[in-house]
Amino acid sequence: MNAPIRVAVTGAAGNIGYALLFRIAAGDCYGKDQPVILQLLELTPGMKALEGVVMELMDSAFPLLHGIEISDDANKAFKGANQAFLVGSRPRTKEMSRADLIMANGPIFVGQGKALAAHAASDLRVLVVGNPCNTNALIAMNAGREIPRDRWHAMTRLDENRAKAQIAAKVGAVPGAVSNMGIWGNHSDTMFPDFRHALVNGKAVTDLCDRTWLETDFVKTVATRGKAIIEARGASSAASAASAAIDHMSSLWHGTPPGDFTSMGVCSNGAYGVPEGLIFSYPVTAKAGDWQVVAGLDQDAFANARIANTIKELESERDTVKDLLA
Ligand code: NAX
Repeated sequence: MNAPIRVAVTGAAGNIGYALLFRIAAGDCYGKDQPVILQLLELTPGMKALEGVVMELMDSAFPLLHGIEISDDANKAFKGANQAFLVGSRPRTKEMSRADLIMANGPIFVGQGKALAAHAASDLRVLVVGNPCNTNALIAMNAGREIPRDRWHAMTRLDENRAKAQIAAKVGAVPGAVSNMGIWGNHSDTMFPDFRHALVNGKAVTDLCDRTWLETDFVKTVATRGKAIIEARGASSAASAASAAIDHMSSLWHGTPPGDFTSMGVCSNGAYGVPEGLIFSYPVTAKAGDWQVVAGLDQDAFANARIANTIKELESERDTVKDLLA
């Protein structure tokens, strides 16, 4: 058995938190030989509900759960954290625009970026889930400059999983048979689910599916899946988002399988013409907490147009929050 790691989760009493904490405590993220201490952050009004979640975590008697600490102060919740899931923020409702969401949630990530830089462990890895997650990660990264830039992540794994599920359903395979599915750009409807390199049981998706379907219905279904779920549930994705967060941090911790890649929103160093410093989802491989953008993926006019569009949106979000990046 390894020494326990400290895992901070914000918005711990929320919908995603409720689905996420039990999976982390069960060993689904870091493995069955890796104990965890959960350090949970909530807003003061959410603390009572969080106490109820803690009771349920205790009552689950998870062998790997070596401690639970709760706080409404980020400086306490992030103390010594090795891993952090920044989930807490307002979810988008039907009537909210993306710009409304950015302005509502941006300031949270200035404070949390600073608190992480001041208190977290030196091997910290951070996944921002709260939306708009790319731009929130950008804000937190700028606020927590003492933390190396490659430690900050935004979650597009849910988009990847959605893309895999759509392809699997189309060709009559299981989602686990789909590999090499990269998401480019923003976690929004401008992101590009890149079917061009994806494989089903080693066969090219472009040989198995109609190209017109891939370029139109497939891209649109994946890009607007979040909205479709809000329409159907009256609330944003929660269990699938928690599952994707587990997948993301698990891939980072355990590494990606040989010959496959995954999607992570990470700080651009200019690869594939993306402006340096944007938090941009790329196809990446990961090993022992570190990641690399997959090099040499060929681009075509269709991909270039989609990628240019999602870059434009991220630049505009960056301009909207420029006062928070100083
Ligand atoms: P909930 O409203 O159920 O829970 C959010 C929780 O965060 C609440 O308990 C609230 O009290 C807490 N909170 C708010 N501000 C906080 C702060 N400053 N510090 C600590 N806690 C704080 O929302 P939920 O459904 O859990 O969604 C959370 C976030 O995930 C939203 O921003 C949502 O839009 C985003 N999502 C991101 C996804 C992605 O793929 N990146 C997909 C799902 C989801 O839409």
